[in-house]
Amino acid sequence: MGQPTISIISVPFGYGAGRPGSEQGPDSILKFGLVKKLEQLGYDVDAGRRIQLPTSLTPYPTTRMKHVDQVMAVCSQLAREAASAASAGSIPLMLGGDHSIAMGSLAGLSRHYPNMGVIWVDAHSDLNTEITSPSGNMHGIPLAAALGLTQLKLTQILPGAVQLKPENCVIIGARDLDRDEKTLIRSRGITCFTMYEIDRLGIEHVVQEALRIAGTGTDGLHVSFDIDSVDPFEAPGTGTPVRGGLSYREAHLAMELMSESGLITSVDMVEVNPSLDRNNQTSKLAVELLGSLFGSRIL
Ligand code: Z70
Ligand code: MN
Ligand code: MN
Ligand code: MN
Repeated sequence: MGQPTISIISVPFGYGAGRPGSEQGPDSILKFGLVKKLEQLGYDVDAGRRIQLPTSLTPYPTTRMKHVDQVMAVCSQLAREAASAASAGSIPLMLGGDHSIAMGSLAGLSRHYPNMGVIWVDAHSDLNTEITSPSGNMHGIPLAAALGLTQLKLTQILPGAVQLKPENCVIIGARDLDRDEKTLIRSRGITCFTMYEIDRLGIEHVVQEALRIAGTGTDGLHVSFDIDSVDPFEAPGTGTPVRGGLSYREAHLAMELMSESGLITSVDMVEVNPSLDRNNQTSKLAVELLGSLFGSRIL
């Protein structure tokens, strides 16, 4: 059996973040050779899917959150594309865009994989709600939304979407958590490997545990990779850089281990912001890391 097809879905949308620029992420990642890299690894690549912000928007109930209508419109479209790509048997690869788009990914994918696991690689936990969000930025809530903890429900994005179970969800790389997010992680029993655990246990142990927890008893395994998980020294081109992140080598090893597991069925690569980048270092890193996740090896 040959390699599966990878369906790249570009989501040039950045209104969920606190500052502009992440909408340029998909084009920049593609410009630095993602398709060629994946083809060299033996995949058939379909890179033609692109989500656009529709001109007419359905108004959603107004909350303190910013650009809810736009986020919901983009996520609804993305959910349909992700669901159709997964149903066709390919691996959906979503290029953000800010992390609010993960609500679209998860709404769509959960229809195909109703008992999905998720590995959330991020400096943040994205577990705020409309009530607890300190910023009003929608990219701070997608994991809470996927778990059914927000007023906004995945089924409003796509009918038939299924909530994620907290026991099938693992966060890796956290180092900037809001108070109510910490409370939620404890009360809901969400596994969260912060930088403290990564330093103490090592990234290999942490990723193997994550694969066991999110990959056991689940029917699909989604990796939602926020590039701000990586240390700003390596990934400066992102809206909310936080010191003390994954090293270049830890990030690659994490991807290689997830690749070797053979369990990964879909991926988000989000929060690459070319307007804040240095010599396109962050876009190039995103391409490299996706290479490792899809089977590129040193030897
Ligand atoms: C903060 C909030 C966040 C990404 C920043 C930050 C959230 N917890 N997410 N950058 N990717 O505003 O909710
Ligand atoms: Mn995030
Ligand atoms: Mn983040
Ligand atoms: Mn499990």
